[in-house]
Amino acid sequence: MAFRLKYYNIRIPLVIPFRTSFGTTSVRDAILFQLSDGNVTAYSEAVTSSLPDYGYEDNGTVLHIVREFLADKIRDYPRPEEFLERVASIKGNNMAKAAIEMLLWDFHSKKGGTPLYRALGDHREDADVGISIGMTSTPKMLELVKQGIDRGYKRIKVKIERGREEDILSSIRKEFPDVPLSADANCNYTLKDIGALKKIDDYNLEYLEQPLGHDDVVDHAELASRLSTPICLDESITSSEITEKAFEIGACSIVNIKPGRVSGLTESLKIAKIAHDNGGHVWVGGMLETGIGRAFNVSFAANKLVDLPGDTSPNDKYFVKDIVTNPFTLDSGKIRPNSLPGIGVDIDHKEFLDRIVKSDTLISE
Ligand code: OSB
Ligand code: MG
Repeated sequence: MAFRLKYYNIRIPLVIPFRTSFGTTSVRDAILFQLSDGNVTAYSEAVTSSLPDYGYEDNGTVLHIVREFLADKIRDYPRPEEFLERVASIKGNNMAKAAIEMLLWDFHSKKGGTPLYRALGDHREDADVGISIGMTSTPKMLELVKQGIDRGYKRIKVKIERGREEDILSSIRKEFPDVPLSADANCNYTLKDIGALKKIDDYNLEYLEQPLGHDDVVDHAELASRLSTPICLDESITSSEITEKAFEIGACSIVNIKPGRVSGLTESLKIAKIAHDNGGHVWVGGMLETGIGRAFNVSFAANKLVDLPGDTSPNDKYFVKDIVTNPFTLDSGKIRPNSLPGIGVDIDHKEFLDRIVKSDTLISE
């Protein structure tokens, strides 16, 4: 068999609903891609969901862009960088591009018999892990914080929103005055909320993540100059170009890199280097990915350019049963990338099949 590109839409319920300032997710609704040349089978996962509420892309736009514009560009299995050059005229849609770029990373590292984390350059053998805790009642969040600390996570991140930041953060600080803590607002504030934002300085956070607009850096620079808490950008960091500008104007000193948000691993490495060269810090985020997307994040998190704990929890934080037979484990706050070639994920085919709601062959030769 020659070239075959397929997609699968799968749904897996989360262990607990995950609430951010923009909404609640109870089920991971994922688009997975599979590329095969008859010998090697590669996988990837788009970080989108069924709603364009984190960024402007969703599962529908990813499928549209891949089907109409990207699929045809990989018939000869280009290297990830070559693929990005071929699709450079397509503006934005970085989550769609990332899904295919990462598919090619898995494909080529499997072909070469190399684990992905090694193929990405200077690496460690493991990565520090933090936990991202969604919003619920404050007592319940305190319980989840305690559990996170007991499990050995190296940093606790809590979701906040306008009007709840003080209650959530003061309750946590009362019980855990010294735990490395951060807060993620997912764009819920504007500069008009400067009063509430300034109070966040009282809680000794490692950083405040993405308080302002999803595509803003200018207001973040203004805010950064008025807070002592470091600003970390997530949503706003969509490319290396915008990262250069963000550091140039002082919009952030830390970046949360999600390879799936920034057109893939090639761009992730560039962004990490820019942050590093500007004296900033880097960690790897997550989007509630299944075991497939997770394996890419964990591989990148072991890179030496990444210097802070990431939102790269093991599979069982998210799902009772993931679609892989070799889930990650947390060991003293660390996670080890798979040592098999590529992302090193062993697919649980029965579980995978049971979760499919739709699938289609995009190209078959
Ligand atoms: O902002 O980092 C975010 C999940 C979905 C959408 C946005 C975000 C998140 C998380 C979860 O914080 C991180 C994880 O996968 O554990
Ligand atoms: Mg975030």
